[in-house]
Amino acid sequence: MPDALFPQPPWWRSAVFYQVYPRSFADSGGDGVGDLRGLRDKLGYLELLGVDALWICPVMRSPMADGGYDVSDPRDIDPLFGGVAALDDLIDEAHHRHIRVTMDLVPNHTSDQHHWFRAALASAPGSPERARYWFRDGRGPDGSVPPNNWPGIFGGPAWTRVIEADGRPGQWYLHLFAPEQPDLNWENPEVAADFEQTIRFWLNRGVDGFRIDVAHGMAKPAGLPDMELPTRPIGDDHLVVHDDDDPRFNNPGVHEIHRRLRRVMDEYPNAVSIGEVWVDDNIRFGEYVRPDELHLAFNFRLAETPFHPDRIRDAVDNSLRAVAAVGASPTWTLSNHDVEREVSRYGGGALGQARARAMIMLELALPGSVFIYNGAELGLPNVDDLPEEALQDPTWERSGHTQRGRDGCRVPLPWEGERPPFGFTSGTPWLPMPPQWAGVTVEKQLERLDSMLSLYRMAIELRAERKEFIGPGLEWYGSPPGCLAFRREGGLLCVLNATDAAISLPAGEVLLTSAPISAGKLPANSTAWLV
Ligand code: ISL
Repeated sequence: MPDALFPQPPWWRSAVFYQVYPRSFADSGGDGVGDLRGLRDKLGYLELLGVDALWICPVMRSPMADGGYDVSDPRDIDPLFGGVAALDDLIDEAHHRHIRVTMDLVPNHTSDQHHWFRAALASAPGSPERARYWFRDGRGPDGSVPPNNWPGIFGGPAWTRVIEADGRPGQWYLHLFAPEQPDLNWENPEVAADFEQTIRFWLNRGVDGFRIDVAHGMAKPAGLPDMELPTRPIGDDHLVVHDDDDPRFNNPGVHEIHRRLRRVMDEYPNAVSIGEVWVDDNIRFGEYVRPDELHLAFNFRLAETPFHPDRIRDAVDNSLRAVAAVGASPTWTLSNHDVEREVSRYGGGALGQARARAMIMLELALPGSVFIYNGAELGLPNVDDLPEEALQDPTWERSGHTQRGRDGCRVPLPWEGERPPFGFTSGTPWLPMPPQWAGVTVEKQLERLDSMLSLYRMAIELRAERKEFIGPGLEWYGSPPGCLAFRREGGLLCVLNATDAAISLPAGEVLLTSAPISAGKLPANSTAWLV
C-alpha cells in the first residue's frame, strides 16, 4: 500500500495517453470538422479502450492556418471546436469516467492574427510592440535580403517582410513555421508572464496538464547567426528535418524557460507537462526532463524506427538511457499527427498490419508512458492519394507543391456504417475518407476479437491489471537472430519475432499474442507476452 515511505508514483509515469486530433475525431455539429462535443460523445469508446488520459491537439482560438497550431487567443476555445463551455463539459465527463485531460499549448509562436502581432505590425520598428516578436531589418542595400538564411520547417524562408505604415516594404519577422506563425521573443518578460497566465487559466479550469509544442524551440541564439543548410533533401514525412546543432532549435536558454514553467506546474501537484523534444543526443534530450524542468518528453525514436529488430532494440535502449541519467521516466510513441502512420511505415497491407500489431504489444510492454495516436487502434493506414485540391497542410503550399505534407495521417476516423463519412459527421468531412475503410470502422472492429481494436483493448487491460508489468526495469534476454526478448522486473516476458518464419516460444504461460499461435509457434512479424 502506498504510504509516506512508499509513495504512489505519479499517475503519468505509466499512463496510456490517447492523442486526439480534434478536427478528425468526431463531429457533433455537421460542419465536417470534429469538435469537443463530438469527443465528449465518444468518451464511452475511450473508456472501453482503456486509456488513462487524453492529449488534445490545439483547440484554442485560431484562424487554422496550421490546424490550430497558430493560436490567436491562448485563453479561449475556438468556436469551431465548441467554445470554452464545450471544454468544461468534456473535462467533467472525462473525469467522471476517470480519464484525465491534457491539452496542447503552443509557446514558440502565435498566430499572425493574435492581437500582439497585429499591434506589432501597426507599430514602428523598435517599438515595444515589435519587441514581443523577432523583427529585424533586412540585409542588402535596400533591406530586401532576409536577416539570415534560415529556412522555415514547412518550406520557404523563415522570414517574411512587412509593409510599414508609409506603404513601403520594411522589416522582416521570423517564423520557423508558416508565415502565419510568427515566433515569440522569449527574452521579453511579457511573453513568459503571459504564458504563465495561460497555464494557470487552464489548470484552474481542471485540465490535468499540457503537451508543450516545440519544447526544444523558443530560445534563439544570440545574433541570429546563419546556419549550415542541410545538404540532405527534406523528407516528405516530416521526420528529422534538422539535427542537434541547428541554431533554430535546442538553444541552451530554453532550459530556463522550462524551469520557469515547472515552478508554476508545481503549484498543481498532479499536473503533468510533456514536451515535444526533437533532440537526438541522449544527454541533451535528458536535460529537458531534469527534476526542475518538464515532467516528460516525447521520445520519437520508435516513431522513426523501421521494423528491424536491431534498430528497435537500439531505439528502446537509447530512449531508456536518455532519461535514466536524470531520473526521469521514458515515453513511447509509434506515430502522431506529424508522421506517417505506422501501418504504412511498416510496409502497408497485411504485413504492415501484422507489424503494427506486434509493435503496439512491444510498446505496451515497456516501462513508462505510452502515447497512442487516434486511429492507430483501428490500424488506419496513411492516405497517400488525397486529391491535391483537398490538401490543407501548409507544407503543400510552402513547398511549391513538392511535398504533400501531413494530411495523410489526419483523415477523420471511421465510426460506423458502410460509406464515407462513416458516422464521423453528418456533413462533408474536411478531408475525404476512403470508401474502403468500410471494413475497419469502430463498429465492425468492436464485433471481432481478431481486430486491431480488440488487440489494443486486451493489451491495455492486461497492462493495467497484471502485476507482471510493474517496475521501471527491463532486462534483455537472449533470443534467436531476428527476434527480441526482454523481461520486466514484474516478470513479464515480451518476445518479438521480426523474422519471416515462425519461432518456438520460451516456457511460460502465454498471456497474449499479436497473431494466433499455430502448432505451438509464434508466427512471423508478431509479438507474445508470457509470464
Ligand atoms: O523539427 C522538427 C523535426 O526535427 C519538426 O518536426 C518540428 O519540431 C515539428 O514540426 C513541430 O511540430 C509541432 O509544431 C508545429 C505543428 O505544425 C506540428 O503539428 C506540431 O506537432 C508548429 O506549431
